[in-house]
Amino acid sequence: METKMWSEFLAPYRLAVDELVVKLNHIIEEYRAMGMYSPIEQVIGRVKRISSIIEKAQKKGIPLYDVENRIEDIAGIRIICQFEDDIANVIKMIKSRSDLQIHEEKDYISNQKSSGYRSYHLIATYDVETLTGKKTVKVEIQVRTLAMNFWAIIEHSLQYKYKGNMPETVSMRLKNAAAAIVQLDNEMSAIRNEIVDAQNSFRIKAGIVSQI
Ligand code: 0O2
Repeated sequence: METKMWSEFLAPYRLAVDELVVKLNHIIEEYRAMGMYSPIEQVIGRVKRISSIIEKAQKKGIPLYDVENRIEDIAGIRIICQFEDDIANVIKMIKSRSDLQIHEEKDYISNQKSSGYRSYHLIATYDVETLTGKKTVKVEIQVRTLAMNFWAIIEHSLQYKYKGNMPETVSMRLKNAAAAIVQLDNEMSAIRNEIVDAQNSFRIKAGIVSQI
């Protein structure tokens, strides 16, 4: 595929990511406008780079004409929560939305990956309106805590550095760090109410209240 064709192919994915980031960020604002704690801390969106799509297709033996059907994370949304308990609320919220149809769920929190990776993935479809009409695109929504995200970002950069040849000592350290992340999330959950109260008082004192 030439660059222009890739750009045309990826345009609806960009639109889907842009729209979903705006919509999900608005949920944070709605919670805050009501003076309520938001189970969503941050929303990040990205469209997979062309080189990463090609690399993933080659690795999985997917012909380029079929990436649309067989690569699920061309459009990716990441929802970051403060606490592990927030994840279930966010998943419920996502599943109840009429603009997203959920097709698959991957619970890497209950079933941690052998690398130590933890996150909850929802594979959904989302409709966008383009000049040529409605287009339905696949979107992967990853829901994880701040701590899980910290681990995943570090591990991802090391994976990139070592390109499949990560030294055993490094992967052992990462597994140890993953165990520490589980403990950190548990400890934070145990004092969740204290933390949320403190954050609310800070927001009120600092005048960080939405104008909606
Ligand atoms: P990138 O660069 O983040 O886009 P499968 O279900 O296994 O056939 P797939 O798509 O590999 O197919 O699914 P999986 O395993 O659920 O992975 C999807 C995405 O989750 C990955 O995309 C990563 O973003 C993230 N992920 C999965 N496993 C790990 C892991 O061990 N470490 C980290 N840091 N992230 C992980 P990509 O395309 O691999 O990467």
